[in-house]
Amino acid sequence: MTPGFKYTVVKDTVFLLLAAASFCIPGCGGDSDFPAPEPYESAGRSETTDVRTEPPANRYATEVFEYTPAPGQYINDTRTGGMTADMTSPEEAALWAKDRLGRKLFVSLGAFGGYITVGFDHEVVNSREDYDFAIFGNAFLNATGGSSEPGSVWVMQDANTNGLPDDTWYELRGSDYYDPTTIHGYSITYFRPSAPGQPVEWRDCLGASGSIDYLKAFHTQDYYYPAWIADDSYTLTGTRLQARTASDPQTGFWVNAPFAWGYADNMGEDCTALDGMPQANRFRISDAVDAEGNPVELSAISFVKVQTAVLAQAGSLGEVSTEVLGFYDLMTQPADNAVPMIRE
Ligand SMILES: [Ca+2]
Ligand SMILES: [Ca+2]
Ligand SMILES: [Ca+2]
Repeated sequence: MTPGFKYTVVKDTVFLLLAAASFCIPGCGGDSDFPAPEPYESAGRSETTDVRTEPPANRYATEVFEYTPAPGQYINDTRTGGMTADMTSPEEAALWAKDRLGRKLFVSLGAFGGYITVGFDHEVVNSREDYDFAIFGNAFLNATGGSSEPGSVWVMQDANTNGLPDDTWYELRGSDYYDPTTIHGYSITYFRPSAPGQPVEWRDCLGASGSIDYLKAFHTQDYYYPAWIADDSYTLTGTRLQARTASDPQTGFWVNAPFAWGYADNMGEDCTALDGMPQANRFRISDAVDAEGNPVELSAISFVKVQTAVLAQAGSLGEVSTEVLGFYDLMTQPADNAVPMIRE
């Protein structure tokens, strides 16, 4: 897809793009963690939009169902990362993340694939033509560049109304969703270091390998591999964007350049200051797509997942890792004549 390409007939064009762009690279996408396509009828689509009659109790997401970061410099870090030594189970890790978000403190998702799953105590309504919810991050721009560490965003409707995120995830397509350099269903496996102070080795679904560096000048915990993960390796799968991480040849400063829109922790055009927080990205439920990249219409969602979308290291700054500091319902209501927004 060329940058200037405009798609007005979304669904047909998507199929053409998929055929032309080698959407899913062979060797990736076979992992069972990647959401399988759902039949159209069971995908929670609706032609009608629910209109809320009672205001929600809390604009903020109130629950953290899962916190599974990739390895990273803030993982297990009891100093700047704010973790505690008693995080020894996934449940304790989720409770820690819930407490952090409740205080608007950052939760780092680590390197590529690390994710957090949160829930609201009400449905976030799809306004169909406006931003519906926001995610606080710590991205910034400054004179030497800045830091955008994009996280892909996924939404889920509580289709079976049991209050749990056990339904179908739909990715919100961001600006680079259809870009040929984007790898959907990219999997990476991280391995627990054999000794303290060692980097975390990884292998990916393309046959590549590498490591998440250990930055002993800044973070001195034993490992950057999550302490509460019992297995000696674990695999994370998601949408990988081509990193925009570079060292400025003039200044030597590392820069993580922003993406246009549609990602958390990113200085995109959807970025704003909100509710006392300096940086938030806003999202439209109408950007939801299914596993093949086809638009999906969801009347409302209850759960959001954010996942680090790049695999990159910025020298002494360490791995590129998405941070989130809260999830916020914008409470935008659908207009009577709202039609699904189609971006160009
Ligand atoms: Ca459910
Ligand atoms: Ca980070
Ligand atoms: Ca960040």
